Amino acid sequence: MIVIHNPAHRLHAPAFEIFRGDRVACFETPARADRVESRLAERGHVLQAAQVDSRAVLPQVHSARYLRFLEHAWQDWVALDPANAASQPFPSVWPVRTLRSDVEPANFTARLGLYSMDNGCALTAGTWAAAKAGADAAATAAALVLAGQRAVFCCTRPPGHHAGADFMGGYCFVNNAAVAAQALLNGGAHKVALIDVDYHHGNGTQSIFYDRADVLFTSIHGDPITEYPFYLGHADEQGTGAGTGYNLNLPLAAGTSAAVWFDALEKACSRIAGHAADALVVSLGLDTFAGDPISKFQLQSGDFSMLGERLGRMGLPTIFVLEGGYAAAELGLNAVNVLEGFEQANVGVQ
Ligand code: Q9C
Ligand code: ZN
Repeated sequence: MIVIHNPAHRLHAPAFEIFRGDRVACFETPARADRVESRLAERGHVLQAAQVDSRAVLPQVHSARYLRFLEHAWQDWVALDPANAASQPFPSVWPVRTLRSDVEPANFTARLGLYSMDNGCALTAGTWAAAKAGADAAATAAALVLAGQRAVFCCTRPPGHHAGADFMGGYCFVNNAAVAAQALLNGGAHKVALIDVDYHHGNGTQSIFYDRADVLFTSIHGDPITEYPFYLGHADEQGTGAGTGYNLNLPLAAGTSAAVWFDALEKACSRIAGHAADALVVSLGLDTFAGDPISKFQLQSGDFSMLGERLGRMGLPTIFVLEGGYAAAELGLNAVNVLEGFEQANVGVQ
């Protein structure tokens, strides 16, 4: 499969994250993408650099003021005090209910809270460069699919599906899957289907397309009643306005078996089949793996081949975008299993 990688991902390498009040080693590390890339190369898949600038697409999925903040956040942080260059900024105040989010404060910490849903996004000097290059990779994948490629894997980090139109969260800054879907529409696709198979609900992607009928969002994830991101991802969220009926959430209890997970996949696939989409975007989180350190589903490595095979049988031009997955040693195998399962299903379709 054609792979668009993002060599700039290494520019985003936070020193730590906050977990239960303590500084702990990051789960979302450069080693993740490195492991996937080396496994892909071993298996003979060709890695290519991004060739499309996502500058025109980004403001279609993110607000102008959020993009402006993200691009300049590190220099603003260091401008407060040169010593800040050795620290990671984290939000400490948020505009929750009754507080105003329409007025952008001048204060840096106040702006960081305005544009954050949690303290899960350590900002570094290279965060914007890495995230922007990831969006370029997604836009490139879309261009290749529009030019007739059957499938492209966008191998990038940081991930994107928790990032909404105007906020970061859950290790995500720029919503790469939303960029891919929007770029497909810009290039002539009339309808796009999105399936998010990350363990965590893709709250950012859902919210970006919630009032639209041109992008169907479907997601299988840990039930937000107990699992991150907690405040979105319930089964009764079906879209709004013109988008009513174009959002399908399939929350499953923590601990869910592979068999039950694949039943949910069938439901998502049958909804997607009814959408008559021109293309499919897969938010490919691999944290449904039984060995994932922060997630609680029970998929084994062989199950990822079945996932790829089922998606291949949808018969749609497909963009895979890497999201979560933190069992670094197995990430390469599990990612390659999805992609090769997809390609095997595809033998005979063309
Ligand atoms: N410190 C994605 O999979 N909670 N994001 C972390 C451990 C947030 C996951 C708890 C999980 C975010 C893209
Ligand atoms: Zn996840």
